[in-house]
Amino acid sequence: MWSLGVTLGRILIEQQDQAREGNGEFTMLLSQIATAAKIISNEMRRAGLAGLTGSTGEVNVQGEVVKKLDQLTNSVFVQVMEDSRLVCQVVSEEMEEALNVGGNCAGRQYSVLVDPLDGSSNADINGVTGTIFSVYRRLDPTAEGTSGEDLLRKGSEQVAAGYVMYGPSTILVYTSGEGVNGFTLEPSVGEFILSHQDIRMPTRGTMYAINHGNRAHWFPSTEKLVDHFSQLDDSTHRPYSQRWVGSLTADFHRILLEGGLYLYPGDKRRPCGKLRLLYECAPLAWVAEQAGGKASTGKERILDIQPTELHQRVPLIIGSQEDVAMAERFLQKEIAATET
Ligand code: AFP
Repeated sequence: MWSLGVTLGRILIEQQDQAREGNGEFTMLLSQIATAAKIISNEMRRAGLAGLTGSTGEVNVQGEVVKKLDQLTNSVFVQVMEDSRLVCQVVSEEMEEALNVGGNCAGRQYSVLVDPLDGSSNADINGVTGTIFSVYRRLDPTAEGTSGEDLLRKGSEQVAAGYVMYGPSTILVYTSGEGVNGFTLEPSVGEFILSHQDIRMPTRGTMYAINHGNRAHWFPSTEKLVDHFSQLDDSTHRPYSQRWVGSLTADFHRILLEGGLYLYPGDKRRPCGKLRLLYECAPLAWVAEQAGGKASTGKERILDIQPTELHQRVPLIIGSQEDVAMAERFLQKEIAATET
């Protein structure tokens, strides 16, 4: 049983006390992100009856069909960040350019990057979706005006990162560099309650997540890797089971708790894969590492990548230490071949 007394708010204050951070702005920002999550969670629950499912008829900057809930969740998140008065710029999957929500920004300490509705194709079938977020401290919080340098930062510079999963219950998981904790929303009191304390990812799992529908586009090394998962070998608990929710948040959450790996590798059609570095891969990579796991493109650590554009895509292999290391051994052969 979880104790209703151990709320996200209390944990944030304890962490603030331990860090002896003076002004509490970081605590307030994470509380605001939790507020956005509560509003979005509520909208997701009533979406089917409120006519919020389906698409708007538009196509976003990623060339993907925009769902009504993509727009709604983006508006909610942006509005809550604006109201926080702590954030200078918001970058979102749903917006081509970074949005200035902080006026001249002097005194605003943070920039926030977000995928407001990850797995949005699941929204129409009452499936699991998520919100993935990443927070950076501005390079110079006293500076007026916005700067691209504040946004194109390595994942290793994040000060907070996490996700909210809208499933049978709503769960918020985050790290600020002191391990990973998970909180379940108790709807009757509207509070996130500590439900997963100091999460540690198993060093090896027995599950893998990949979209097999892309097989015709895979490089041979990806095929060999997936064949390897299906082979019989008691000593490494193979064959692995395959899972694919269609929402990175949900597939990652399973792996975080039970081990294994998630892959969206580069392939012949999309050498950089599908997923976005700044608001999908980097935040989850930090959560994975903080829980003892690993995240890589197959060639390099996700958190070491210097971004060159806001909506940059990178291949992602994320999960248990040993499983990701094993996948890297297969994929690196391919990467070496394509680079020559
Ligand atoms: P959507 O948000 O457009 O549904 O994309 C979801 C996602 O970015 C990630 O959450 C999934 O793991 C992956 O794409 C699903 O990709 P496929 O379309 O190849 O199944």
